[in-house]
Amino acid sequence: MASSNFVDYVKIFCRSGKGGAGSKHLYRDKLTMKGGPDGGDGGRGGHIILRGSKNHWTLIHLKYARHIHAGDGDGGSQSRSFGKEGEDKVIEVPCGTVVYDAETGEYLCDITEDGQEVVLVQGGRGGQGNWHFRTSTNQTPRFAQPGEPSIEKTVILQLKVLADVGLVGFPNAGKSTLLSVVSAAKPEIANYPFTTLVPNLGIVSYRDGKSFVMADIPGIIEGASEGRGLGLRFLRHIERNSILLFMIPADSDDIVKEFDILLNELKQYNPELVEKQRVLAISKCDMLDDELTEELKKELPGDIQTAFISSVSGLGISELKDLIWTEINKESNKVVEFSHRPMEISHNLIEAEEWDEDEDEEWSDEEEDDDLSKYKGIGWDEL
Ligand SMILES: Nc1nc2c(ncn2[C@@H]2O[C@H](COP(=O)(O)OP(=O)(O)OP(=O)(O)O)[C@@H](O)[C@H]2O)c(=O)[nH]1
Ligand SMILES: [Mg+2]
Repeated sequence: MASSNFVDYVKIFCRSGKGGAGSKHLYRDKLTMKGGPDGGDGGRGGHIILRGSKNHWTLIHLKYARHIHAGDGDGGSQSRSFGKEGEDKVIEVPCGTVVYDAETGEYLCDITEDGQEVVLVQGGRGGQGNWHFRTSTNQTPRFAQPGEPSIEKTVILQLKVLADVGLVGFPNAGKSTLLSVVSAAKPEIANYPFTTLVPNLGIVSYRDGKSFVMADIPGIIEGASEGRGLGLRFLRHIERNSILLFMIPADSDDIVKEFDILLNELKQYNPELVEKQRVLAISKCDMLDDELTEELKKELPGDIQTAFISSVSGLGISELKDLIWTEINKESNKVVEFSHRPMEISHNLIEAEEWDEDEDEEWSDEEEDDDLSKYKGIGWDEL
């Protein structure tokens, strides 16, 4: 089922590794009675690291990886030996993943490039061995520093696909059909509303081996911002597009009204979306003759570049591609900085509920020994 394979929301509990304790070892061998301190440092606990990967398109591989624990650092030992570092855990995520603190909704980081790494949760530092604490007045320190504790954090990973152009339109406007004609994507197409239930991405080849990415998202209807239809759940996938391609079919009763409704719903979701460059495509123009086309031109919303297209006959498709290519390459339309707003819980209500319902199913987390009292010695704050 396509809908269950498109996962753009996951909540993960992360725990970094504890730092290993410093050693309190005192050197001694058959010839040396009191060789002094030689306790080595503990190893650093493992980090939880996020890494961008172009091999992933969704977060589905993380759907059942709800608890991620990095390894603990080993304690230091004699002869000033360092403890082994805890194993880092690397979470691979698709480019366009944004991370929020699940408790506060605060924005934490985002991953936009393949190979980009961000330490999401730092592993605890290893404690220093007693060798560091030898002084002229205390040549035999029988203490060492404990390792830093692990850090626990629950995070929400959200995918906001990175596409150059996003399709916006009412259901049945012909969005998926356009994507299927200009790219190799095979979205479902049918003559009923809400055929598309999850976003589809397609790579559109342009001239001379150039290409751009187009995102087809489920249709939007009036009241989507109040949850009608599929609501605004998928609108985040056009937040990072350079331009938006509005699609309104030629047989629409009132093109200007339809356009205004769409624009208003975008505004309700995120006012920044309205600042994006827009292009309008009147779809299904194979149903019009020249006379009707001329008439239609009089009823268009003002101040927006408009293309008349038909995905069935191919009318206007290459002109539309030219138009899109010009717009996405304009310096002013490039998305340089993403705004890093805190997560709006209301936008993800359905996903959060679904997620929490699933969560009760599994997880008997293995009990871990978190008793820090055994690390007696110098605390980090005292240094
Ligand atoms: N005549 C004509 N019909 C078209 C054209 N493009 C799409 N259609 C038809 O319009 C209907 C809806 O097309 P879709 O591409 O599924 O529309 P959509 O905008 O993706 O719809 P949702 O996924 O429900 O939001 C289908 O029956 C298509 O065959 C066109 O250029 N000309
Ligand atoms: Mg569709």
